[in-house]
Formats: sequence, structure tokens, C-alpha cells
Amino acid sequence: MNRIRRKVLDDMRLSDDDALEMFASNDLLGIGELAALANHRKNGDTVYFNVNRHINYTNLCVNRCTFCAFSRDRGEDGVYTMALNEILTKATEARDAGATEIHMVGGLHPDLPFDFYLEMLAAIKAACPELHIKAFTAVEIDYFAGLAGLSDADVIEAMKEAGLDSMPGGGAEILNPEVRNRICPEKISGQRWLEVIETVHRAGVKTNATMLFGHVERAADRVDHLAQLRALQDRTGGFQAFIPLAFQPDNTRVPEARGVGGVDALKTLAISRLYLDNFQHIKAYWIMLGLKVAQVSLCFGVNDLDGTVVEEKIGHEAGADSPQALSKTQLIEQIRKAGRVPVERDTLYQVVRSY
Ligand code: V47
Ligand code: SF4
Repeated sequence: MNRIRRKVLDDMRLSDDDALEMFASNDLLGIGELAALANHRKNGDTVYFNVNRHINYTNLCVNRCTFCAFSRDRGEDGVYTMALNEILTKATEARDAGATEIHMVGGLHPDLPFDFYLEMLAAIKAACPELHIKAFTAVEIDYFAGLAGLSDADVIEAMKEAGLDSMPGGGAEILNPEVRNRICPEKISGQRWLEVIETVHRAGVKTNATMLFGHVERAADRVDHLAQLRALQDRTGGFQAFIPLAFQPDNTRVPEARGVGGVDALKTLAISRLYLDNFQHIKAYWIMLGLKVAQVSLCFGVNDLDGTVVEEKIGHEAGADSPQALSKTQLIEQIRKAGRVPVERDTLYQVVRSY
């Protein structure tokens, strides 16, 4: 750890071996302290949150990843697809409640045409022009390109024109092909995920990046995942935040999953902060981490607590025991009680209001 400490103090880039050494180390507090220092250099005492709402327009999905308790097959109990009106009502409610962003992702629907998604974007923009639309993963962009017979770049242009403002970071899971084959054999490859995101960034659209951890992956797979994200960020600078997603096991089909304890969660967030020196923001998604671990992570290199969310299905179908929504007041209180300065941001990290 001493060598790593020196490197961090000298602001030098960490190697893959450094990251592996930290994953193998039991010095959680040492790693956390370094991560807090690295974060403070970038973001001072500020901790960001936003007022947003998630809308998952359909859970019908042709992929059926084994870790996903949210998706359904056609005709299965609980399968749904929202009508455009329902989506619009949710977006309008969000806007009226003070949201600046809607976060929309869904399953890969076998029948909806590409135009449905364009109409959805355009209708939301027309009804709520002040809402930032953060929507679709690289997995969906790939699927739409197939549906529409268009290139990735053309899909992204059409989406931008219809109202897409930025994209979330889902679908990355673990990029390594062996792990991917075990947990989501039908999903696009890790290489393809990176390729689509690179095209999105080159079109001037910002995205986030995620990593699903605590299932069958090894520390080396996590480090490889981080390495590929860091290399892409060096090329494009298009990532805003990195979000490690703690695996929730209920109703999933990954019996050999290792699970995520508090120590692993904090260590993973801290190592992400230290290794991803070209990411400004490390986000603790409280839905998957639980609110208490998310709050403690603010002392382990994290500078973003995500948002109010309002209606959450992906984690809760898989047993997440966090609430589905937090009020702005609750988020502010969590940040204040960690001794930090709460700042409401918009999706592009512009300050809405400091508290
Ligand atoms: O890609 C699916 C994950 C992701 C489970 O960019 C699961 O701001 C845990 O990407 N346990 C979608 N995770 C969610 C996502 C996200 C969430 C919040 C903010 C942002 C952002 C992005 O959820 C999927 C998958 O990796 N997921 N099933 C599960 N059982
Ligand atoms: Fe479908 Fe996404 Fe769930 Fe995989 S994670 S089954 S692609 S909704």
C-alpha cells in the first residue's frame, strides 16, 4: 500500500496491478482515505444529487439476462408496456414535482417499432421542454439499429433530433466475454458496448458508465472493466459518472453469485475513484447499495448520491431493501449529516442550487 499511497499523493496514474493489490488488501480504511483525498482534490466538499424520475416503459425483453429480475417474457405474469399517455403523465408529474431529468430505460421489446421511441422522446420534449431526457443504454441503441436498419450514428442522430439529451450507463455489466457468457449470453458483447458508447460520445452525447458487481466476476474482471472504461474515457472524455451497481440476488438465476457486503461495496467505490483518474464523478446509487452504505461511501471517494428516482423496478424486483424514492430534503439531510455540502445538479452537472 505504501507504493500506491506515494503514487496517489504524487497524482500519478495507478496501474492494473495497483488496483488488483487494493482488491486483495484488507486495508479498507487506508484505501478509503486515499480515495477521499483523490476526490477532495477533484470535487472539494461538494456532494451532488439531482431531482429525477425513472420511467421503465416496458419490461418485455428478448434478452433475459440471468441477473435480471425485472424482465419478462411475452404472456408472463407482470409483463407490461406503457402507453405513450402513461409515459407522458409520469414525465409531466415529475416536471411538476421539480424534476430536472427523466431517466428512461426498458427491455428489448420484440414488436415495438423504432418510431415508437422517437415519438416517445418527441412527445415528452413537446410537453416538458425543460426536462432533460437521459435515456437508453448502448444495448438498446444496438437493438434499435437492427430494428431500423440504420447505423449506430444514424440512430443516435435521429434520437437527438427527437429529444434525447444524454444516456445513462447501463448494460456494461462486466465487459469480460467469459463472465458475460455466463450472466447475459444474449446481450451484446463488451466490445460492442464500448463501440456503441464511443459512437455516442463522438456524436457529442454524454453518457455514464456502470459495472454490475458481486455475482460471478473475479477482482481481475473488475479491474479489466475499469481499464477499458479508463482507456475509452482517455479517447473521448464523454463519460460523466461511474456507477458501480451492487448485485441484488432475489428472483434472479445466478445461484453461484457471491453477493456484495458493506466492505466490498465501499472498497469497490474507493478503488474506482482511485483508478478512474479521468472520471470527475463517482456515483453511489443508493437504491442498490442501501442508503446507509451510500452515505458512508461519501467518506470513501464518492461525490454523487444520484437522485430522487421515485419509482424503481430493476433493483426492487431483485430484492433491494432501500425505499423506491427519496425526497430532496432526505438527500440533503444524508449529505449534510456526512459533513459535506449538498449541491443539486442537473444531468450535465451544472449547479441548480447549493444548500
Ligand atoms: O444494466 C439489472 C443493472 C442496470 C440487477 O447512468 C441490476 O445514471 C443489481 O444502469 N442487481 C440498469 N443491478 C440501471 C442503470 C443505472 C441506474 C442508476 C443510474 C444510472 C445512470 C444507471 O441495472 C442494468 C444492470 O447492470 N441490474 N439487474 C440486479 N439484480
Ligand atoms: Fe433485458 Fe436489460 Fe434485463 Fe438484460 S438487463 S434482461 S437486456 S432488461
